[in-house]
Amino acid sequence: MVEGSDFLGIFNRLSEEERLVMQTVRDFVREQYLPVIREYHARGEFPMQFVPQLGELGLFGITVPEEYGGAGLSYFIYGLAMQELERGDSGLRSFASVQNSLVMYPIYRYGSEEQKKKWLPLLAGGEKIGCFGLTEPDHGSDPGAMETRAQKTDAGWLLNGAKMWITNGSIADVAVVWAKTDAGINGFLVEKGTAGFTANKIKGKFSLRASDTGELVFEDCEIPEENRLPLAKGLRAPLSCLNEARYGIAWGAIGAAMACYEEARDYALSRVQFGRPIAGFQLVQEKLVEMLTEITKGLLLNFQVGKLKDMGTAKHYHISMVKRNNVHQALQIARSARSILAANGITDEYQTIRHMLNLESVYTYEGTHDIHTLIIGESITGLSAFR
Ligand code: TGC
Ligand code: FAD
Repeated sequence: MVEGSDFLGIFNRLSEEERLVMQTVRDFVREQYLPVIREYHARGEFPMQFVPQLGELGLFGITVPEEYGGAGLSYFIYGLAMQELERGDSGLRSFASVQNSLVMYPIYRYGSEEQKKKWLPLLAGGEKIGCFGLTEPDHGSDPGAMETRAQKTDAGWLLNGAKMWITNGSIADVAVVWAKTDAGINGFLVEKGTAGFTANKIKGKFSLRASDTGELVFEDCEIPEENRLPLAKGLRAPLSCLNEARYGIAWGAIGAAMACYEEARDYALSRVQFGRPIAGFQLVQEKLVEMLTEITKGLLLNFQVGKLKDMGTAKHYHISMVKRNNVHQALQIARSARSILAANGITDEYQTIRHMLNLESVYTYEGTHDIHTLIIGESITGLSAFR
């Protein structure tokens, strides 16, 4: 019998360092995170006690150079780590995606030397938490239409507007906020406690319950010039951060899919109906085979795009293809796994329905499935279907 989710022995190609990181994160999730996730999911909270440990494990700033407190590792390793975190819960991977790709990356790529020295080591150690504010209540897929404005003043900038659906929004120490200025879109570091800045937790979510999602409001919020990201100019800057996060999501989704597949297979082998394990029925086998085939294809896509990322040749539309495919397939796999678990699959005694509900958000954020279709469509036809 083939155990686990690596049907073709793809992970046999990993280097010792890659294998070590993957196994370390897998062990952390299995031994420490999984025993408590059910409780935090029910409470609708992110388990904050793990933040320092995630920092110690080097899971923040994975690709950021060591001189700024990062781990200085490859994008390929970053992907493996996201895969194993999302095997636990999409909320855990989301936390790491935001800290790595949407907070540390923009500061590293677009920040001043002072901003990098001040923030990156603190964010890498988990002493400070960040969030990324691009989406607004009325502008999600079309961030270029944002209404948040930063007006130049003698002292710096006056920020007005609101950002919505912001991961880590109500727990962050610093928000990377994108706003329109007279010279186009700029990025600002807005620190917790700044007068005129409030962050409210969004309640009532059925998805990503163990992740903080907030609304950020800016009312005549004074931001010093030294908190503007000096190298970020135009919509291109926040979109470049999305490429980083979308890449990690493509890996993470396969981690969630593996968790669902493995749970469904184990269940099918032990659940007896009509006098035999349900795994022996052809229809159940077909579901398991479809799941494992899609996991295997998703892994191969991740391996290829991971290599392109490390070679510096990954294009944004390559990343759209892996995000779009892998999240879509992970959601189908979670639904199929839930159907094998049947009635037991609707309770939180099993993890599948938690992954299934989480993946609804993952399907929507970082560019919806439809938006990635259009990004890939544009890349192969040269024609934009957005407007
Ligand atoms: P468009 O005119 O196509 O592009 C504007 C400028 O940006 C350039 N560009 C990119 N640059 C880098 N990376 C990319 N992916 C880029 N896509 C486009 C483009 O070349 C142009 O440059 P320039 O120099 O000529 O000005 O822009 P548009 O207004 O037509 O919009 C199209 C687009 C692609 C922005 C839109 O379709 C899109 O991506 N919408 C999705 C929005 C989105 O993904 N939001 C995510 C918010 S963050 C989030 O969800 C975090 S969840 C975190 C978690 O918990 O894990
Ligand atoms: P809309 O843009 O209103 O889209 C509605 C529907 O219309 C979708 O089906 C979409 O595919 C479709 N549609 C839109 N335009 C087109 C088109 N041109 N052609 C065809 N179909 C189209 N944002 C942040 O900035 N930071 C965060 O940290 C963050 N975290 C999030 C966490 C969670 C849990 C969630 C749910 C969202 C988060 N987001 C975050 C916001 C997320 O990026 C947006 O929800 C997403 O970009 C979609 O925007 P929208 O929800 O406004 O949908």
